[in-house]
Amino acid sequence: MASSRKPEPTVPTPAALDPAESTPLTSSLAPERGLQTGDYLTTAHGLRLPDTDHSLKAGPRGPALMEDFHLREKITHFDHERIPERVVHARGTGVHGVFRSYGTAASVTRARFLAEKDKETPVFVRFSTVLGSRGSADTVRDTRGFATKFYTDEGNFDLVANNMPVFFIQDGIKFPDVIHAAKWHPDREIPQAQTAHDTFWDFVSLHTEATHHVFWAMSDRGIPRSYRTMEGFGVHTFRLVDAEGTSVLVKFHWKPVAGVHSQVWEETQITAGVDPDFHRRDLTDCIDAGLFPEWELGIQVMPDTPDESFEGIDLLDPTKIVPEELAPVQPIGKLTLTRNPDNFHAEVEQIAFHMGNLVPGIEVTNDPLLQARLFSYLDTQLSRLGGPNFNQLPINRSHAPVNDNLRDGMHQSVVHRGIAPYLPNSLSQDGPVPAGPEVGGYVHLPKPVQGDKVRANPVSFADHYSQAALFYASLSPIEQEHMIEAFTFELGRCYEQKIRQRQLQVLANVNTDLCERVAAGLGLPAPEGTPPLNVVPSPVLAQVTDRVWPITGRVVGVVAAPGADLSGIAKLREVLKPQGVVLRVIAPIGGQLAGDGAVEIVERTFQTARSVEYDAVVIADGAGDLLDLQLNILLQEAFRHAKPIGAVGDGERLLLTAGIDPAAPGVLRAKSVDDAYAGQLAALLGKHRVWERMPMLRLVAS
Ligand code: HDD
Repeated sequence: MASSRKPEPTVPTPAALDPAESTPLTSSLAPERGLQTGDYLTTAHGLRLPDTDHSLKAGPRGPALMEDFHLREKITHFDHERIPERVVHARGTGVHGVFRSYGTAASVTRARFLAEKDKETPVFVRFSTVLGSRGSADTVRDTRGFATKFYTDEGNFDLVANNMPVFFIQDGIKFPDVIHAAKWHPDREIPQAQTAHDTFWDFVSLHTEATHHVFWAMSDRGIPRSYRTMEGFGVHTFRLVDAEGTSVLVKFHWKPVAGVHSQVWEETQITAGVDPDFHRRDLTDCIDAGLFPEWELGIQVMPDTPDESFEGIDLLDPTKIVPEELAPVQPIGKLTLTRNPDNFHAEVEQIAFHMGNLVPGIEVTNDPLLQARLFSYLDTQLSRLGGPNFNQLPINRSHAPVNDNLRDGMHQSVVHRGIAPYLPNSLSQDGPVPAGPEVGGYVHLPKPVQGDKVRANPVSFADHYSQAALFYASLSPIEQEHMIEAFTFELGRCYEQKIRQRQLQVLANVNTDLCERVAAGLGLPAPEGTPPLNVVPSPVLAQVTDRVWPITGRVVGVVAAPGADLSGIAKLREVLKPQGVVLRVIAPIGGQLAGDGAVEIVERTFQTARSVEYDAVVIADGAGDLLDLQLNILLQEAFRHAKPIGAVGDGERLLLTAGIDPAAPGVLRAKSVDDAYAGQLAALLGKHRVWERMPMLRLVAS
């Protein structure tokens, strides 16, 4: 009965676009809605219930009666509502969307959802952090998961990716070890969702193959502004095969249309307290408002040579990237996220990804990390989802016809017919028959396999530093500063001096200047190292560049007060709203501001607003004489976090009250708001932050 109700937003929906326009493009769960029918409250087996608030008792003051079937059913079901959280990537959120192929991959794969031009495939995407528990904060420093289930008409294909292109370990047999080290300490279960502790740094300083991933984690990529502003990487090399059986080796990339942007470190920490659901809220608010996030899917294509290497890079080593300058990322389709889940448990918690969910034309390689993943994802669902029939859960169901000979088991919901669930048989009339390649059967490319049984890595896996050095050298100076601060902070939170020293030795083998500066921050001598020579940067890895990005989904806080110039706010909205920007008015008290026939709804007061909600803050004309400590903190934080600041008319006085230099970079002053002013603000937002301000802030701090 309630299934047709609109979801109730927990915060005011951004008013940028009419939510009614956000038409869902896909609906994979529609049939299941029918399971809740009828107008009356019932038990799970359909008995109508007159009362669910009073247990059956021996008199109003008497004990509950054993026979109260409704009490027992209700409490028993509640007692079992939770399922085990994921052993990693427990904290996350997911949304529906659609993938539209450009058809450009037709020359390298026969996977129909990639090869056919303009083909639309429904998807479900789950974003996550790796280390924290299910209720942990979104904005911690961590790798982010970016897992996509494509419901193709040849079966489900899962691209279980991260927002970093490399991994900590080269062989999946070490996965339990790296996770034991990175998660909380087992004696007290602290710290939650952090890498700034002894066991993490103990592990990575002893397993130097982790160095490249550690560098990504300590970079701004470890603290994204939004799920919408993250890249995604399939990490491993995959093999694509065309209709003739010709293969190439590829790496998958998701490129966000909104660009790659991050928070700054202090901001992440404040956000974790103020709004632990920050990324989840940002994503769902944007989708509710019709501001659909988009990514392009791209592939780097390398020849499938016998040594599975390209330009000296071993393609089976998941700690290595192929610089885009050597193999450009070729766009093959676009992902658009269009619909929030109706039910978090049924969809986000119960979705089960698996690296072995492949379709004809996409194959795995011998990357030893990938090989272990092929086992783990299937296996983990058995305890997490309680048995082998999790593929029957609505969110996991294939959109292609399913006709298997798998039978029975816990939570079986199919009433299979026939007496011969095996092949071949001579008894069934309508059972499945094997499918050859001519009807879409998955036939593995017949690659020769040989080798001695050994527990060993190829020699080429031994280089642990050159690509970390490449990554560091590719970053902009501001990103390098952030990384030095991150290393200094994280190692500064370790107790064991020997761990700090050992990690400094690792840094010395990557970059001397970086090592010396981190060592100085820790008050330790910088060890001698052998950093790689002649490092060739890959400029595309830097996220702070001259490029101006779309500003869809950005939020501008406007400080106002009774008597403020509401026409200026209206003008700002007139220019920014069509670009997908949301304005939120902040005023001393709630309600609304009115004047000259205009009305502005106050969405936040000085008590409820925090700077981290906004990508920029503008002080309206008429708000210049406000005196409020919380407001001063909001402005100071926005300034410290390099956000564009606007001061209109007397708004400049408020900047001075808050101790902010009105002449600092990225502070836009004007007598009134006009198109040009709003345009300048949009341009600053498009560059994400006013990084020119950061060196000045550092001088003040020292
Ligand atoms: Fe994993 C979950 C990504 C290595 C074992 N992994 C999981 C998720 C993502 C990744 C995004 C969350 C899926 C979801 O939203 O449900 N994992 C990666 C990437 C890796 C990687 C990009 C390296 C390139 N993982 C990895 C290894 C192993 C696992 C080497 C084990 C040998 N991963 C798991 C798991 C999880 C998982 C235990 C936990 C929940 C789940 O699978 O369904 O099987």
